[in-house]
Amino acid sequence: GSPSLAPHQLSFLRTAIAEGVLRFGSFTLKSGRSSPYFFNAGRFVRGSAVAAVGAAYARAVIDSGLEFDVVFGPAYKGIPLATAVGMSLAAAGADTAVAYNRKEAKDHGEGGLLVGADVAGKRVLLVDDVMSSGKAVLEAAEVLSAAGATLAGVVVGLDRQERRSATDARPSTAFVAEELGIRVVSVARLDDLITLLEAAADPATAEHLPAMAAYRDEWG
Ligand code: OMP
Repeated sequence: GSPSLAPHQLSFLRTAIAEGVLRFGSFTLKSGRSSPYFFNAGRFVRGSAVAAVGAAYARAVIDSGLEFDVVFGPAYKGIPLATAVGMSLAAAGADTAVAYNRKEAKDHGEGGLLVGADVAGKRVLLVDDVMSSGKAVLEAAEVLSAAGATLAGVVVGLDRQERRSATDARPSTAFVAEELGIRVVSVARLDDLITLLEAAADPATAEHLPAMAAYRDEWG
């Protein structure tokens, strides 16, 4: 095993690799950055994988000590994640309500339409898949703030450990935490992924490690 990784981190990353959630090659990110790897949470499609991912997030959330009333997942990929996290939290004895939003509502200028638990006046934990520049999480936080929720914290599956922008060297997680006045926690970070890939000594993935290290140097 990899001694520096906790069991839930290993489970999360191994599931991502086994299910093809994590891919290597050349990808253009939302931020325009050109990345040698991509983490597509939409490929957590099997029930067993969704269950493992929910359990890994729930462990990270419980370990963080964050306190909240509602788990919120932004459309679309945050929706199954938040549901899985809610189920896993309940299984761990911390039954929590779940909410999510519709993307379409934005187009009609309704300020986002929320579904599920009422978030007004509630402490809400924002659950998302990946953080690169932090933009997606900041946008989801706006939806919650417009709905009268109090943001209690953010949890992402993979923290890519990238800087906010080409001209701002602050890590996105630190920037978002400062901007929103909350803590940003993750299930695993790019460093954890590289540790796992190095330990696995699989030639097929080892060939991508130099490009990943170079990318981390440029954007980390
Ligand atoms: P930022 O908004 O720059 O933090 O990018 C995070 C979002 O980009 C995620 O919510 C995804 O929609 C998408 N994304 C991935 O899904 N996986 C990745 O590995 C990288 C990105 C990305 O485009 O940066």
